[in-house]
Amino acid sequence: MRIYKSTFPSVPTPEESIFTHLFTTTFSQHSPSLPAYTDAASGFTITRAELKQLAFSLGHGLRHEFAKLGGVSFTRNETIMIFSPNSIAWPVMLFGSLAGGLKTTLANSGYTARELEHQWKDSGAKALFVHPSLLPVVLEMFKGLNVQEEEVKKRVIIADFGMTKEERGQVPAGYLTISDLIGKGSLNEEEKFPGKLAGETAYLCYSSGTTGKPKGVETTHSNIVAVINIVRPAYPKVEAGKDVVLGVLPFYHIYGAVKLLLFQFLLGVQVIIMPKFDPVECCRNIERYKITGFLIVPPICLALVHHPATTKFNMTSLRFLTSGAAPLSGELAQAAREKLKSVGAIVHINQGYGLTETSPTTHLCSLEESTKRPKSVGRLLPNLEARLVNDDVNEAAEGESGELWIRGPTIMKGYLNNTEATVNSITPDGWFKTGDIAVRDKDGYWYIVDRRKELIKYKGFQVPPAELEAVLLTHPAIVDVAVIGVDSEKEATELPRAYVVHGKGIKGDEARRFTKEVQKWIQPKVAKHKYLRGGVVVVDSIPKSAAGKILRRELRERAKIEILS
Ligand code: 4UV
Repeated sequence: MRIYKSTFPSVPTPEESIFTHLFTTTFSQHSPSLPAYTDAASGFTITRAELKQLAFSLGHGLRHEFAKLGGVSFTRNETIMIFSPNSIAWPVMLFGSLAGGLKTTLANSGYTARELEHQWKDSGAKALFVHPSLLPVVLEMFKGLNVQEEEVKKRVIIADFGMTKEERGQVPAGYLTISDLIGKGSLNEEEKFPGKLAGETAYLCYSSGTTGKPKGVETTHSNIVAVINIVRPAYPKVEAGKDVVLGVLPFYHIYGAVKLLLFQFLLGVQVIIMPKFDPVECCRNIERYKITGFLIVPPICLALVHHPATTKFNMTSLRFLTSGAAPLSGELAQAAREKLKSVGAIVHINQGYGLTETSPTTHLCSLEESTKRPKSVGRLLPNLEARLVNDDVNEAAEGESGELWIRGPTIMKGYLNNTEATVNSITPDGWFKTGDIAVRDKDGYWYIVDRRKELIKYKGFQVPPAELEAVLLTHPAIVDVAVIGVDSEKEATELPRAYVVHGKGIKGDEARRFTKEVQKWIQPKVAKHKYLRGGVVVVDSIPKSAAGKILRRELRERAKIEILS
């Protein structure tokens, strides 16, 4: 067995809850009066000390006030959902839930009621925080589940924290809010730092893994305490109180949830929160808040190269961009460096790699190395081991590619209530199979070169083909289907494309009309990132193996030719 050990020295990763780690063990490393999070639009800011107090207060509210006010009762280790775009309420909801000893399940804020229902039921959440703009989706979900209005009101907490007076005026009446739960007391000393939480689940993000529908990934407190410590040696040097990071990546995805909400708090770095990516607003905020670091996905890099906003605002404070969640091409990184240099900003652009199941970061390239090796995701982080394996058995030779397997303290506990998927992805001796094909060069730098698993990534968001295929099969005219990702250099992302078999074997103009119809038909049924932007192609049959498995590689090869012709 060829095991690659990390070339970084090991780092200590205490076995304690995230809350204990950030708010006791390491809290005094930075001044309590430093700003921790700021709402970009309003400038509303919470300091480290305020957040600590708010978290205890909301933790108390969830455990002791919610039921008194008519909500459901929560005991330790039960699950609460957060369904909201990025907002200043996020750190309060997240740390408040963790302080109260609850598990949090983070739902994609673009979900339709049908998609939300899957996560609600599967995660076993008892109640949810919801941004007022998303309340209609929640109500539609409960309606579909036949939950009566009275019961719904017991389970909904409106995320009103940090809202302006005007926004507060628009909060629908009759629902409990975060404001109702805070300011009524704090957790008692015994409740404050429940020592035993370390090995228990803290986050339940959803990932389709190598195959199938989204599954609940059980990320423990120790997984997260480990990841925020092992990523530190490879992360750019930052100064608490000076460096400022733009928080535009969604907090419901593990990348934003860990690298923006938790890791920056450990570093004492202020995060400026934006609800979504918008090139003009991003550049305006870079100027306004003198942003030094920006965590991105490749399409944001592309926007910085091409959007006129880059040249309109003062970008000179920017020092580094860190990209992840999908491959960043060397050419794009170079183009972004040059564009930013032309407006007086000297930036390094590095790349990291990880998965929801690895909590997430396993590789990160240092700023110094990133210029020499723009395609590399860097070195394996401390305390981790890796293997490159082909066909689940054969070790790849030195310098050759293979499926990347990872072992270490950041590997998830497993998929929630899904032993089969857990056993298929983690070997008995602890190796997690990423489903990605990687290569390691002789100096210990890693490159992600292909993907073995079904997954499609649209702008860093997961699009599970099996889920789209299941939806498409409910179309009355579609008798068989396969969904794959096709590369779009123009948009620096993959686009989901469906190959469909029509029951009547239609051709020509009729088939062309049908493809348009299907693209539209699916839109109300799925979140926007799952739209069939890569097109729909009518085919006579779907290529399958003797065992009936879709031959996706064959379709991907076919797609390359279709793009060329
Ligand atoms: O489960 P997930 O949606 O998770 C992520 C996590 C991303 C990162 C990336 C860098 C970080 O520093 C960090 O903290 C979090 O996206 O999707 C996992 C799959 O995304 C692809 C790969 O196929 C994974 O299995 N992926 C992620 N990063 C890269 C990537 C990358 N740099 N290059 C190529 N593919």
